[in-house]
Amino acid sequence: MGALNTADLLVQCLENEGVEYIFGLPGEENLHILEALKNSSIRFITTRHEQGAAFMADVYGRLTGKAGVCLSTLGPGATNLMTGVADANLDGAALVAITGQVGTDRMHIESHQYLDLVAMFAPVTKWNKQIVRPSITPEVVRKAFKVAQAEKPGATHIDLPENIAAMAVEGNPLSLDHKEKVFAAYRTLTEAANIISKAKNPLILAGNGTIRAHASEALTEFATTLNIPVANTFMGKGTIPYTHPLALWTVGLQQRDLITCAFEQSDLVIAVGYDLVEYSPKKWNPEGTCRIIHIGMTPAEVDSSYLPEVEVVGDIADSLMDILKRADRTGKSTPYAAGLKTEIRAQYEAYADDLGFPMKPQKIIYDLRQVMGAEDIVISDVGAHKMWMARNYHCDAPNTCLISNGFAAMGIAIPGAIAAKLVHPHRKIVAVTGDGGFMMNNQELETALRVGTPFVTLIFNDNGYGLIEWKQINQFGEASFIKFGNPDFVKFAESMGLKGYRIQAADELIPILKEALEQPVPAVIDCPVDYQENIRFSQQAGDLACEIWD
Ligand SMILES: Cc1ncc(C[n+]2csc(CCOP(=O)(O)OP(=O)(O)O)c2C)c(N)n1
Ligand SMILES: [Mg+2]
Repeated sequence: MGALNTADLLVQCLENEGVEYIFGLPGEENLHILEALKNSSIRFITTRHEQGAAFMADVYGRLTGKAGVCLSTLGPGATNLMTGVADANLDGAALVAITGQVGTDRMHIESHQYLDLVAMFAPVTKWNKQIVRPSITPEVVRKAFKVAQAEKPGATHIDLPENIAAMAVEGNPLSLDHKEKVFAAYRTLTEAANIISKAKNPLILAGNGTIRAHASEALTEFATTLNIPVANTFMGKGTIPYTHPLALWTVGLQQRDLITCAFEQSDLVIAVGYDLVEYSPKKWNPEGTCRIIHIGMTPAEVDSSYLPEVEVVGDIADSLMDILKRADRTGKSTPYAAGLKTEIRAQYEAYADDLGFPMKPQKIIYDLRQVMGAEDIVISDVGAHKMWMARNYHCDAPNTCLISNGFAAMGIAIPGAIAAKLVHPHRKIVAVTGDGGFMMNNQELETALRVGTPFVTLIFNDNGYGLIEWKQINQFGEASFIKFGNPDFVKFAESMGLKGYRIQAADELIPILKEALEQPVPAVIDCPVDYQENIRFSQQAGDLACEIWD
C-alpha cells in the first residue's frame, strides 16, 4: 500500500466508527474515497439515485441508532442527496452524509458543478463542515458521528474537496465516546409522581423518543402497574404491544378519530419521548388547557400548546421506573379507556372479511398484518396509504412499522426496505407504497436485486395522488390535478428480473403475499385500492360524539 492520503484516513475513521455500509453513487470528485473503500471492511452499496442512498442511510440509522452513511459527488449528486438527508434530520435518525467537492483551488471562481455544499446542507443537518486540512479528518469524522447519534439524533454532513482527498496525511482515528446516562433531577421525579398520583384520567402519549431510548419495556411496566392507557404516535408504534389491554393504538391523523376522545377525556397527558414534529400539540391540546408532564431525554420544545408542568429530563427508562416507585394510583382506574378500546377494536375487526374490490385500505392492511410476524418489518411510504397504515397497522415491537412522519417524504419505502433487509436479513420486509411514491424511487429495486435483499413492495394503486385528493375533497369539495396513469406494474417488475403479481379479488391478497414473501428476489404486488373509504371515514369521524365513553 502507498502512503496514506486524506481519503484513506477518512475511511479508516469510518471503520473506527463501526460503519458497515456506505450507500452512494460515484462521481469524479469522490473517486479517492471510492479507491480507499476498495481495501476496506465497509461494504459500498452502489445505488441508482442519491436520494435512494440517503433514504437507505436514514432507515439504517433509524433501525440501529448508529449513523447510516451515504455518499454523493458534488453539485447534482449532492442536491439529489438532500431529500433523504432532510428526512433523517426531521425524523430523528442518525445519518452522516459525505459529499465530494471541487478542489480548494477553484471554489472562488466560476467552476463546473460547484455549489457551496456546506451552506446548502446547513438547514437540513445538525452540524456540517468541510475538511479544509487533511490533519483535521479524525476530528471532523468523530464530531459528525457524535453529533448525529446524540439525542435527538439527526443528520450531519462532511464535504471533502478533491485536492484535499488526495493529499498525504498522517493521523489516526480518535477513540469513541462512552455515553454516560444522564439521570433526571430528584425534584422533577417526585413532582411528576405526585401529579400522576392525583390525576383522574391520565393518558400516556408515547413517541419515537421512547423507542430511540430503548424504553418500551419500562413504559409497558409503568402503564400496566399504574393502569394508565397509552396512545402512541405514528413513529411510536410498538412502544407497548398492540395486544395490551391499555394500548389505545395510534394517534396522529390530522382530523378527529376515535382516539381523539381519549385526549378529550384526559385531565393529564404524560408525554414520553414525544417529538412535536410528528403531531402538533395544537391538534390534541387546542385550547392549551391540558395538564402535561414531559418525560424525555431532552427538555421540552417551546409551543404554546405544550407547556408541561414538570419536565423530567434524563434516561427515559430510569425516569419511568423511578416515578413508578413514587406514584400511587391504588384504587384508581380509567373506565373510559376500556369502552373506547372496544370500539376502536370493533372498527378494526369490521373489515376482516370484507371482500369488496378494489380492496378497501382497511382490509389490505388487515390481511398484511395476518401474514407478518411480530418481528417482521413494514416500511410505509407517504400518502393516503400511510394514514391507513398509521391508523390500522398495529405492532408488537418497536421499529416494526417505520413511518416517516417528521419530514414525510414520498419515495422512502423501497430504499428503506433495502436498508431494513440489510440490518435484519432473516425478517420479512414489506414496503407499502402508493403508486405515486413507487414511481419516485422504484429504480432502487434493481439495487435490491443486485445486492440480494429480497422484500415485497405492496402498491396501493389508485392511479393518483390519493392523499391530496382526500384533502381537496374535504377542503374544496372536489379534486384537481391528482390523476395519472401507471405502467403495467407486473410487466415492469418482470422486466427488472423481479416477481410481479396483480390482485384481482380480495381473497387473493393473503396467498399472494405469502408467496411473494418466499421469493428469492424482490417482488412487487399491484393492489387496486378503493379510496372512497377516505371520504367516508372523514365524514364518520367528523360526526363522532365522544360522550358515550364518559
Ligand atoms: C417528495 C414529496 N412530494 C410531495 C409530497 C406531498 N404529498 C404527500 S402525499 C402525496 C400523494 C401520494 O400519492 P401516492 O404515492 O400515490 O399515495 P396515495 O396517497 O395515493 O396512497 C403527495 C403528493 C410529499 N410528501 N413528498
Ligand atoms: Mg396513489
